[in-house]
Amino acid sequence: MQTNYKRTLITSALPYANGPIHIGHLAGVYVPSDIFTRYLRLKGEEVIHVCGSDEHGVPITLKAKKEGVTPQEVVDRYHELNKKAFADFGIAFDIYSRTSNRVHYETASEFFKTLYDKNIFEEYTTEQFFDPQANQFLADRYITGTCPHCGNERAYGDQCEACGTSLNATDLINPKSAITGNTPQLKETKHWYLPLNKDENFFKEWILENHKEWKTNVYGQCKSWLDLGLQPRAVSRDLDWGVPVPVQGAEGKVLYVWFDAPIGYISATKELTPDWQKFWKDKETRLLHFIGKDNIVFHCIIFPAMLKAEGSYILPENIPANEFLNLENDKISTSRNWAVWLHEYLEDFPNKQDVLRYVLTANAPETKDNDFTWKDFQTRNNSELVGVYGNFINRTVVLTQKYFEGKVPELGELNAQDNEALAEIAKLKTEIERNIETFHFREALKSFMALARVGNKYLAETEPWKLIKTDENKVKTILNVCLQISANLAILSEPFLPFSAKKLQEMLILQNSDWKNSGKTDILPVGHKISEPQLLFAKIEDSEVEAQVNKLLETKKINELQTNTALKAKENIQFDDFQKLDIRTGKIIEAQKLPKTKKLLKLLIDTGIDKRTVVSGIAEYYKPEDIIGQEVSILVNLAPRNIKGIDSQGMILMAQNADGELVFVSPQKSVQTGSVIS
Ligand code: B3M
Ligand code: ZN
Repeated sequence: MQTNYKRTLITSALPYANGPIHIGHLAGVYVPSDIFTRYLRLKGEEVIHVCGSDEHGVPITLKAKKEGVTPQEVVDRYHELNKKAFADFGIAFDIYSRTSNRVHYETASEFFKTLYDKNIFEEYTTEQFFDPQANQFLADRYITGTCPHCGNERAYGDQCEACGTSLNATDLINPKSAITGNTPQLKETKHWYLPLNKDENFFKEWILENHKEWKTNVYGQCKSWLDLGLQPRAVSRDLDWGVPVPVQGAEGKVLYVWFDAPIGYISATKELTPDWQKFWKDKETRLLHFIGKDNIVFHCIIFPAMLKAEGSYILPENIPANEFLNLENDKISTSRNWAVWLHEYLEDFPNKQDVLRYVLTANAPETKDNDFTWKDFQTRNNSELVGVYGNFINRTVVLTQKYFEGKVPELGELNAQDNEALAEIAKLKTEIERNIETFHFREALKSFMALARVGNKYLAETEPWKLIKTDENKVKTILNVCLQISANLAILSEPFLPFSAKKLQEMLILQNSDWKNSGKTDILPVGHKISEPQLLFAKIEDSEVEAQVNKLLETKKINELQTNTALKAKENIQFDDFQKLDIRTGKIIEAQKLPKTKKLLKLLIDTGIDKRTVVSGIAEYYKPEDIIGQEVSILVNLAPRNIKGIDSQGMILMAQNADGELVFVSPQKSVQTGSVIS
């Protein structure tokens, strides 16, 4: 682990400029990277944070095709929208650039040319999928199919987002063109390949030996990818939107988006500072990539392989990827408009940036996917931000104004309760620091809120509003202690809650909000004048949250209407054919996962006729323990089939929902097992 660094270069994943930013992006990447960057800046460390729009790649051209506009029009729209939304939300990048600009084209072309001139690339003419009706090759998201590793039926030509595996389009099972839906043909074409296979031993050592400190989810995905063995990766595509391949004989070919996009970090740094090389080439720089889990392999293996091949760059020190955030127990989906869009949140909840930052940090999917609900959003705001933190600050400031004209009173004799409260300041500051530095932002925020709870509890227990009648000196001590805790909260909150931090610092007229000024019990000197109280947070009413939930329910209805365009019916059969089927109601009485498979469960079904074993491909959607007692419809006269060595006697009927998940087809009301379904 690198400890002797002089400066830090932070990159945040470049969001595709084919749609707005949503809370999944924020929770996965941008709130964590912003917390970390703000923290380093507050400590006075040299740090830059670069980001920008990822403006090439098939997601952009698919969107443009769908809207009948040019890719440039798509990226111009979303680049501006996202850049403004990030700024309004307080994500304090040093630069938010874009990969369709000149600096990037020059930088990416030059990078490719350097590797080309060093004979790093291997050139292969291979058969790639081609859609004759669309008259174009099918790269990346232009082609979908079943992932050969995990069975995900909506894998893309370059990657399976379900298991993170990076794919070559020809790996896909049952490939389909995303443009016409046709089964594509194979056609010869030449591309340049990065020989990752040659770096396999390097990565096994660099990651598996030297970076055991990486997050488990990151380390694990790299390990499984390395266990599969690294293959040469095409770094060019037959597309007309992207950085042209800068060599002879490459007409109509552009750089693969995942080759050009990470170079966008470098071009953005070049735009930011003429000193860019000290951030990218000096070994005393710590390079950190903040990303979502679907970008792990590109940032841990492919981009480092490019940097290593070029030879003059440093490699990333850590890649703290987060998992995914779901919304109201459903996957966030741009295509199904199932999201809380940042720009809409900022319109619906003006000046409540910190509330969303707080909730997305408190619920961050740091080690596993997590869920955002509007109810939880309201509860955390009302009971934690308003009820604890805001309440403590407000009472402290109001009472100081009321009893001592807003001046910090003397600190008298301290008892055990006073000392205990004061001792928590330095202790919790250390906890916050340790957790931020190890990318445990949820824990860091908990430690921050623990200090607010200490203040709130101390104030409630000492009851200065009662004591003021009998022991003014004690009240002076109590409010001095509360003001010192408040001043610490004003500084320690800045990485997480920058807007309310600023408001509190103004309320306390805090002269020095440097990080090193926190952790002390005398930040505000006796006699220091503070300003008038203003509420840090306001309650969120049920009606505000209901409006958001209703908006989502509307979206769900529209989705259902749209997805009701079912697959076309099969050929007609005769009634006699149907009568041959014997479908009964049944009940699952046992269930267990089949070893070495991702999709299969072994079930014992009570069919009313007998109890029989059925193997079913539903393991991705159901845990065995959750479906005991589930009523099912079962085809009982299907000839037994041997699946993974087990005689499967029948078939459970399942339907696929809008998200492609399998759901049981069971009787609307409970009926006894063995009832004939006809
Ligand atoms: N545009 C984000 C995504 O996969 C991708 C990140 C690029 S970072 C260089 O949605
Ligand atoms: Zn997969």
